Amino acid sequence: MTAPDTRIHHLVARRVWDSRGRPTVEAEVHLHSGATGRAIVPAGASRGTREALELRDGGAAFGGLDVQQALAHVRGEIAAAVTGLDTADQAALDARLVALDGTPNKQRLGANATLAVSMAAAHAAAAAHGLPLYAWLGRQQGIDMQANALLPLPQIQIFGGGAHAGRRTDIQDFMVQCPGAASFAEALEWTAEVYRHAGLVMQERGALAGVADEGGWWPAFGGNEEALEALLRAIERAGFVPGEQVSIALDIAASEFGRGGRYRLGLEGRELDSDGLIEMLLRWCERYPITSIEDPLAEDDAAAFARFTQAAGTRLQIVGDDFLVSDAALVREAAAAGAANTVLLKPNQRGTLSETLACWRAAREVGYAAIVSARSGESEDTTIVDLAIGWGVGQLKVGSFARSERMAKWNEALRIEERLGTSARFAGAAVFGRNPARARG
Ligand code: 2PG
Ligand code: MG
Repeated sequence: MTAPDTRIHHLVARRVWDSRGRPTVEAEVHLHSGATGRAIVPAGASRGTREALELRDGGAAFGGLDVQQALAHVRGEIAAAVTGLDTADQAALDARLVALDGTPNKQRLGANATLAVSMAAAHAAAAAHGLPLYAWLGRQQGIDMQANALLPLPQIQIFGGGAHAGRRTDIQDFMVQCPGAASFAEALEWTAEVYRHAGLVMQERGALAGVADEGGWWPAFGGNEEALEALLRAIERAGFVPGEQVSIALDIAASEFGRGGRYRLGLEGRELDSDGLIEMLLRWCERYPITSIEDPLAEDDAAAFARFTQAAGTRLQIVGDDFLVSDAALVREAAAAGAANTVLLKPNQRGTLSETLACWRAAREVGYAAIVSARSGESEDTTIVDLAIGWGVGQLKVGSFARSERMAKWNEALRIEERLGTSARFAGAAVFGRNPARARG
């Protein structure tokens, strides 16, 4: 069989709308073979300052968030530069996008413009080969999906707080993981029960105020720890053994309420220094079945990040999101300083798939685990599910267990698990066993 002609024939860019009703970029890549690929970029609300730049138009319309300049870049400069390039060579295509932009953070063309094209190109190449995207990505990694596929352990939000819920709690994501589940499908079944029971517990306490940006319950608690306590209660009432079957994962998103080593807990009307925050988190880890904490300290508080990792990194997954912004160099730096042991992978923090992949490679080199993650502003696009499975990352964070921009991704992973059948392994509890910091302890 002759290889399909996977060179780019032309691009299409259009403005579509994300899960917050805000403009975002969709790109289509059309190949000479006739195959096409399409992708929509997401948008964050709690962002690291070192993330690649998302180009927004400013001005009065849509709160300044329109993306006409990014769309124009796709239709103009980017189309001119990538037409004729072979999508089968994702690294070369992405290198072209990086060079064309010419800035360290995509501030000229916009990471929303470059990522839309990067992802759509991968979809088109996979389609031309008649493969699902995860299988195409796996093949490029040398992973045989028919023999060695890894289904991710999901991290699923139950309450949304912080920047996703009017700062109703200081802590941003109260999530669960189901390391005791035997399959991805079972992990979702268990999460569905916990999510439902959490809603009931909150209703009884008069603490339910709707849903937050990512579909988690909008919590009206009097303090941050009350939310943790309610989550533990929900896990128990759903009939699971806390810590063994279902554990708690937190995204503190500390950069949102702390800077210069001072942390202001607005909900509780008090301020902590770095060590005060570390102490509070360590106390929570003693009282609650917590297995993962993301951004426990602010992105500018690297020394305290390392102190926290020193204190808890052998028994806890410590994740850098705003702290590491999916950047390979920052992961290497953090590893040298002993800060964090896991990195969150968000393609739009970098602006191309290849740079995100480079971060995952750096993570493996230094012995860090990784979690592929959605943003708080999402769409029906399910590319990140393919990344998690195709790259064999082992964990996936998508938001809550409600709203279709989230469910589209969970459901897509279910379909892939079914299609792979017994050839796929569920990451499950092995995720934490594999954590090198933990293994050392
Ligand atoms: C995060 C994400 C998802 P945002 O902080 O991890 O919860 O939020 O996309 O707003 O950065
Ligand atoms: Mg985060």
